[in-house]
Amino acid sequence: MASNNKSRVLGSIDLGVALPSGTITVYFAKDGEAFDVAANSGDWSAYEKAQALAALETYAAVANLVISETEDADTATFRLTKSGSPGGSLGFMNPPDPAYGDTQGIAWFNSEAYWGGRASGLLDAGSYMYTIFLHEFGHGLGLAHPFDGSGQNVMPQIGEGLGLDQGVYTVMTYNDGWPEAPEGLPESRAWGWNLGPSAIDIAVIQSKYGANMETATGNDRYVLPDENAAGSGYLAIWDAGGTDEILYRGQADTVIDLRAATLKANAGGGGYVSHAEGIHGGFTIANGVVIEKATGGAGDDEITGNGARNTLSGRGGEDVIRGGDGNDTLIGGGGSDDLFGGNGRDTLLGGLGRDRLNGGAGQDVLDGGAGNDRLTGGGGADTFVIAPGGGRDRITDFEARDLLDLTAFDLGTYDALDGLVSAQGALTRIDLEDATVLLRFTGIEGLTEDMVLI
Ligand SMILES: [Ca+2]
Ligand SMILES: [Zn+2]
Repeated sequence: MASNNKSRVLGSIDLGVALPSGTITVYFAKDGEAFDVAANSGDWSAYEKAQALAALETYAAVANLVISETEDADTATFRLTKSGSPGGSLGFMNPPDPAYGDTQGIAWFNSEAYWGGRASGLLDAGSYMYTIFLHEFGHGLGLAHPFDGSGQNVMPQIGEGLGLDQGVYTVMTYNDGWPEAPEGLPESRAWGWNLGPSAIDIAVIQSKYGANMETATGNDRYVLPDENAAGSGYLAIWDAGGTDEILYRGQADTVIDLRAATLKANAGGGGYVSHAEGIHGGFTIANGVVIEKATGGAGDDEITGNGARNTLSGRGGEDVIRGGDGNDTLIGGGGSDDLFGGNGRDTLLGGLGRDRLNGGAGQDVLDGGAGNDRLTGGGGADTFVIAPGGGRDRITDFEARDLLDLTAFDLGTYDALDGLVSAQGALTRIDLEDATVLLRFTGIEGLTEDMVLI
């Protein structure tokens, strides 16, 4: 009923048709051979074939498809042709729709505009033309454009700008790549575009052919690209199991967000992009996938966890780490998270669940959020934030230079703490409305007024 739901997002790229079988054979037209289109010009080179098949295989990684090349044009599921065309079109592919009769599965690619041999890299994974392969094969598998009503509805346009109608969310868009990236679009056609179908594509393809639950079932590390170079581009992570990590090894500031695509008609519907500043490439996480760990690099990282038990490490830089449910309505999320600030001035936000926060060196702000949390400031003058509904938090190393921030309680004066403070074994206990703090002191005997923000 409401426009803000999954089906309107998925329906917008769904032609409502599918191949009768997930076993796909691919025929590459020979020089001069014509099907429903202009005669094929030149045989497909080994590089061209390999890259077209590699693009198609990215669909097999997410869904139950088996792909092989055939020399038999008559029985081939897909027949691929190419020729130069000075016009604007870069390709087309006929969908598995009976209305197309025996022309179903015929594709044509423009081998003039953005095409090149192996040395050019123009058909490499992450290139612009590779993204066109992904788009046309999407049609061949039953996907529609989100914007023209060829699907079951036009994609809901929510929020500012292009919304979900961008390549980083669906390769069926005409807004290829990630036009709204902080960096804008790459100058190159050889890298910085798509490495596979995006999160919305994956969901619809899986609804047609079933999810491939054999992919990446081990413990995998997804390393954020750190160069604007061959192989960089956007990948929606499809990972069927294991304990997995998004990791960055470079010097730039990053955004790492472990939330999966919601498929709803708002920000996050097509995923949350993890990437390093200045780099045209990164990751989103497909709906249904859980990535447990995030590790930032030397720069200032903004790390957001998901509803699972996360381990989030900022390492160097001034990091902001959110362990819990983020700012959206992922309901009941949270989980028990481990947040490590590392060096630098960090902000650690535990969110829901029973979290362990460790600020590491530097002047850090630690806020456990709801749940019974364990807060360790580490070196530097740290601020521990306690708020109503915060559960029972334990501070393991409160020093003279640290601050206990109780401003959320409206205590009025420091003296109001009298009667709320008691001893519990070796710990000092403060009972506030809806929250209890247990402090273990380091180098001091107790609190003084200058250590508490009222
Ligand atoms: Ca895995
Ligand atoms: Zn199209």
